[in-house]
Amino acid sequence: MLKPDAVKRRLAGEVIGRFEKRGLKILAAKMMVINKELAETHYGEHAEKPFFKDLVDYITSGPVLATVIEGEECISMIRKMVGATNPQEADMGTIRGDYAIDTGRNIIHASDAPDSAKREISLFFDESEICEYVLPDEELIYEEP
Ligand code: IDP
Repeated sequence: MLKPDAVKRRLAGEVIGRFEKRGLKILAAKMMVINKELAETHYGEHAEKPFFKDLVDYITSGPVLATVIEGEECISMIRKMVGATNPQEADMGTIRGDYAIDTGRNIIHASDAPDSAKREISLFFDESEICEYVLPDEELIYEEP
């Protein structure tokens, strides 16, 4: 999910382009303004953290671009491409390392495990909004498509 700072800084296309160029498949993408209730559910695991209110305020402060992205080992690969939570600790070449400075404005959320991906996808998308299709160049991306 591209957070409001990414959308407002016109970085959404740039970031999505990185995933596309890597060979990943975009199954769904939707601009939306998240309400407080959805934000609190999405970030429920952080409810007791001191930054929780700021996090909810931040994620509801403008439109996000929610996406569903598919590919082999997609979760760990995307987490590597995203970089460390604190952009100042993120490696150069990662999305946060290249485009962000503050932890509280780190431009992108990425699911950290299959279970959380499933949960988060169901929070943001109806099944009918997720497109299944074949990419014509899969044999150029995967040794065994
Ligand atoms: P992640 O986004 O790298 O998976 P998490 O630890 O799950 O990191 O934290 C969720 C989000 O909460 C972060 O992306 C960041 O926006 C925010 N956050 C985490 N730690 C802090 C903090 O110490 N201060 C402010 N915001 C924080």
